[in-house]
Amino acid sequence: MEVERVRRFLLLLVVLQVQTLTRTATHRPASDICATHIILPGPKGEHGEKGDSGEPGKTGKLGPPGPKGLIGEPGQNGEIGQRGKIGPIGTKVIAGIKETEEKFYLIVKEGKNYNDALVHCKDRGGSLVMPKDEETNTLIAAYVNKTGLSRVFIGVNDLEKERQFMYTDFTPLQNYSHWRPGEPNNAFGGEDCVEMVSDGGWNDVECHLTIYFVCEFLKKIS
Ligand SMILES: [Ca+2]
Ligand SMILES: [Ca+2]
Repeated sequence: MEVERVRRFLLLLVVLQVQTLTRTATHRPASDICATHIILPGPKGEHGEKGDSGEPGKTGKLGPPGPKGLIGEPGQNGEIGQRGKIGPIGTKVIAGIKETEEKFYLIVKEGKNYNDALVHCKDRGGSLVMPKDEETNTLIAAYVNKTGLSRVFIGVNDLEKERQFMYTDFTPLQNYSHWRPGEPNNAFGGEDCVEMVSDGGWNDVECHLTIYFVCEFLKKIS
């Protein structure tokens, strides 16, 4: 019996000891815990959701000039400007005069279109030259050559009716003409005036061409 009491006593002691130890561990002060444990950082979190767009930033500095662009399309024609001042007297040359028994011929070395050439001769009391026979045509051609020219207006046109050429005095070409081979061809549908080239041949050309011309004047028969 004695042995049994001792054994129970010892068992009680062990139980008490264990309870004491457990209580000590559970009720240890916080400061004690902090002092004895190192707090390490946790693992990296997951990526968060994308945030909203921020406000627009400030305007940046002006950049360097870019490369040269392509050439643009031509603009529209502007309005006609004011008439310019009258220029100096040009090299207007009256290169001598050819004459026959009936007429004078004069090369005017002043480039004009057909109509202005007509007016010029008329203002001088004559008309654009009208070679109405071979003799006259040859004479005019020689005159043109001698003056060193390659082409001049003569007083022939088909302005009234296409392909019906006539002289500026409205007489039709009758027994004589001196067209170059292939002429008159009314090239590009717009050749209604006539030039004489240096070999004496005729060619229909555009009336707005600006070239020299030959006037003729009737001698006054006294
Ligand atoms: Ca014509
Ligand atoms: Ca022609």
